[in-house]
Amino acid sequence: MVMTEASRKTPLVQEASYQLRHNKLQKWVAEAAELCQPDKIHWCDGSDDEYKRLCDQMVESGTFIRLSQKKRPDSFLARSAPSDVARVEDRTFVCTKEKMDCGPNNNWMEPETAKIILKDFFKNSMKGRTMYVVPFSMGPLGSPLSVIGVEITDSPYVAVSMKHMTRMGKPVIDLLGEDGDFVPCFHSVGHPLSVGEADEPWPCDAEHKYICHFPETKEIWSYGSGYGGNALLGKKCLALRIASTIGKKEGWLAEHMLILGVESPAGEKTYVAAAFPSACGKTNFAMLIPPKALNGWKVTTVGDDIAWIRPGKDGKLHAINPEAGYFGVAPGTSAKTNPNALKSLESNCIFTNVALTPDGDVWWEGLTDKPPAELTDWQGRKWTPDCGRKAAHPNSRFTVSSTQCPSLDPEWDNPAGVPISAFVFGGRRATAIPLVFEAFNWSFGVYMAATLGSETTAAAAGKVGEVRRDPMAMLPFCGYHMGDYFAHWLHMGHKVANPPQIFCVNWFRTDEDGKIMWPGFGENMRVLKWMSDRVHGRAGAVQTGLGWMPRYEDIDWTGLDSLTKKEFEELMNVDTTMWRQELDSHGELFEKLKERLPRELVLTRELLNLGFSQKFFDSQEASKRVLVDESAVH
Ligand code: TSX
Ligand code: MN
Repeated sequence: MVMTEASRKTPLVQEASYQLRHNKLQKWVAEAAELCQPDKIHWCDGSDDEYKRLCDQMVESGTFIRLSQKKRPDSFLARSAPSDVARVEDRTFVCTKEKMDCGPNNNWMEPETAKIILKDFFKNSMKGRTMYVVPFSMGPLGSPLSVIGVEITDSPYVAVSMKHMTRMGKPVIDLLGEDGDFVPCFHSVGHPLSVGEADEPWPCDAEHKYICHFPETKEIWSYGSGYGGNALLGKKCLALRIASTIGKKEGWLAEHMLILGVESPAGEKTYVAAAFPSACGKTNFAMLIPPKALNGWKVTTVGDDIAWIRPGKDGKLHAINPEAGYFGVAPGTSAKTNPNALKSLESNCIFTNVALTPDGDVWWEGLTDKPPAELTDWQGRKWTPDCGRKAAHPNSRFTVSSTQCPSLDPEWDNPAGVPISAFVFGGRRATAIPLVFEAFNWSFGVYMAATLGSETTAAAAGKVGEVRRDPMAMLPFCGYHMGDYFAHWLHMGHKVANPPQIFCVNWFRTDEDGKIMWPGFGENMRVLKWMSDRVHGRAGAVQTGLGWMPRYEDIDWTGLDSLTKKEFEELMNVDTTMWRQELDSHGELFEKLKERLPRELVLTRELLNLGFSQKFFDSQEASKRVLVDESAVH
């Protein structure tokens, strides 16, 4: 039987440790409660005490497994429903009045239609559950660059995750005052009638999932999933899809970028923002530890996933990390690949869909060379190394506050952001793309970013090794037409006096035997050092068909003897035949966006085409041209 609003026998209990003064917010919560019929409403204050209570409740209900207090203090393991393990791109919608405005890069629904459909799913969806009201700030509290959101959710897992990932609770309510602006984020894991008992450890709606964005009214409605980006609505939904549309209108950028600081031995600080498609090691790069031989060089972490970037009075672009935590992929994270991440995870951490060890600790593929003899896998089944299954889900995650990261940059919380000197774009490419090059200018850089591609790995669906275009690594996250987005990027660089220099990298180039040639990880510091020296006019480069490239002697090789000059040149080689194919493939991407594609990009492609077909740019010839006076280097 479907119960109606009138059938509620007792008045709805509201728990709040603070005064409710914001009429519009209260009205919205009341309407949501009327529709969803929760047993009670809990207004989150974000306190440590509240966090503890909610975690205890989830241990009680079976949603959380408490990990060993000795091995992994104050940490928990959650196991999701096997059908609810990742973002659902085919169920993600941008609801604009005009279909054209969301672009071919988004699924579209008409806003009113979407709301009618979703209201039906939300109706009575919280029966037997608590409705949590989660006020949060994306960006430092009170920063003029920040955006406040309020998430209504029936998932306590979401409520506690938001404490790690955002500035959450009473301070946000105080900031909102009586009439402050907020983005309403409406979330339910799904109707208890569809998911069975109301006290499932991980309720969700296996058949109906909708992640809907309303950029024109700045709202998010998400139904049916409790996992990651589908449910923690501050992250991909607000900080990327909604924020990108706000940024387009207001003159700033919301990007899928890490932000790191490069510190020279002299203490000079250079901030870099970098975009990589998934499975390229973004979090590892954000937390990189340089090789010992590069004495005195240091990398600090501002953020690992999202950057909000806008012009400052100094003519530079400034970036903030709107998040306050890391929601990182666990598999592949180890003391070798990312010691800073491992240290961040020692305590106070939520793990989702990783394996459990017999002594109450966690494990995932890649954590250790040798797996433990016996585990409980991510679905709670007995696991042994020879059982033929993965112990952790490939998209299993850790959720942790960024303050636990040893490499955290002292400016990470600065409301004014950090000045960005370089943008880096990289993909996983076995061929064609050199280890590193610097774009000639802003337009060429935007072209390279817009045509960014990455090869699919076993973790993703589809054919392994196929190049997928993922412009600025934003394909799943740009909330409007990708052609308009390119135009916005071009505009942003042209309007500031001192735009960042744009670099492209590829850590994944292979030799003829298919072996990855570049050692990667900490050794990427050598590339970062060259970039930072370029930014400060200290490093040499030669002009090639693609842009400025380091010669062997332009890179600091101190302490690395495994890579010969010949191998370096192989890593840097620009193959004309391959680049003609590459440009054809760029043409296919441009064809899909043609109704809104800026002419500047079409012309840039023409220029590159001419260069490669007429061999204007021959890297041998070009190697005679050096941008920086030799005497100025070192
Ligand atoms: O994160 C990676 N980075 C960036 C690090 C700062 N990964 C992991 C990608 C999967 C998420 C890399 N993998 C990188 C890299 O630079 N490079 C590679 C390829 C590679 C893999 C293994 C080795 C070397 C390179 N070496 C050994 O296994 C010994
Ligand atoms: Mn991401």
